[in-house]
Amino acid sequence: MQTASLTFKSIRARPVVLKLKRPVIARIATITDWPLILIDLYTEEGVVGRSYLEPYTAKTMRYLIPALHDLGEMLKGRKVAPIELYELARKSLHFVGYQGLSMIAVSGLDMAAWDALAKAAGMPLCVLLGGSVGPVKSYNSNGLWLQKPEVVAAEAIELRDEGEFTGLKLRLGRDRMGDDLETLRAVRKAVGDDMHLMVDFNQGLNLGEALQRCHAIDDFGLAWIEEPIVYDNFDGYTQLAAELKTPIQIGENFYGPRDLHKALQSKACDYVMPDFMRIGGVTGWLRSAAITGTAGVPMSTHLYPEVAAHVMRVTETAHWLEWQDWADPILQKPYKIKDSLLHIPDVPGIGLEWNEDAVMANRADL
Ligand code: SMN
Ligand code: MG
Repeated sequence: MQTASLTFKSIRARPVVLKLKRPVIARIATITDWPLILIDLYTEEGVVGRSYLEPYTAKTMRYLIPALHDLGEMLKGRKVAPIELYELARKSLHFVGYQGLSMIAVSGLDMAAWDALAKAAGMPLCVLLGGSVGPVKSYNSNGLWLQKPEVVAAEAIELRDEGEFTGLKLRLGRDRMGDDLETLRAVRKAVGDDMHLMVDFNQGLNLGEALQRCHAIDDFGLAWIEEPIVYDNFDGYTQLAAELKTPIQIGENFYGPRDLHKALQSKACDYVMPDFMRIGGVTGWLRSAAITGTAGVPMSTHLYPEVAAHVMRVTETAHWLEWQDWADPILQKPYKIKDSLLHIPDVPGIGLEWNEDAVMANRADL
């Protein structure tokens, strides 16, 4: 197969909703059903690029799927050169706005285009990007939502044992600060001092509450404190990052590399963790990784563990991959975790093939 001859044909985007084994119970929302848009990028040569998007709410898929199909029509006949497709798609939506749903649609397209290119080249994506197939350090983010301390502590042991994990993420932001503290103590007691514990407030606090609550947990030896306040209050984050000993982690709500750059310029955080549907897929990630590498800022991933594993292999300041198995039911070959390491399959592309029976069984009616 000659990569030079890979020509964009069309996009198929299908909505699926999966029941979550452990529902999301966060300060700002409860989610019991997890929506996914499965993207197939067809080429004239027969290679199919695949990616998925996880837009949090099923109704959002009503807007994203037509946007993906529109992008597909526009790109028909183009060469599958992911960086060029990314630019074309972004520019076509410029007047609507670069961020929000525009960026999410472009990100989905971008990841599928990189997958197609790597498949056509006969290489795993990480190899096409100049790296090698190998393990990626991961923490388990499959649960530990806002439940009672004893429930969270028992679940922490369960989650550790899903893959001998050395890192776990807990959600905080209960009504009473004392209940968060009790939960942290219970989890620490259950999993021991060596476990890396990340905490995530999911933007649930105002700045005053965040100052109190983050100071109150500043001596717990946490790996990071994530999104205590609304994601774009960089002034607030600058104050928190300056005051706290524990590293401040943000980034799952950066829309494109420029948001990341602005956050670093504002000294709004110690760590960053871009999400693939908002940062601009693989292209947006690579551009962001160049910035964090230059700035020396540790970079972790948010959701999308499969594509995340590939790009972490070529990320200068790669820190932690967020492991979530929520897409596993619709994958033919879910990725394997062992000893807290995610293992990339040695197959061309990203390694996403749909389990069509599961897709049919969970097809969403929009
Ligand atoms: C998160 C992930 C998925 C759903 C809700 C919240 C969270 C994270 O912010 O960082 O994992
Ligand atoms: Mg988070």
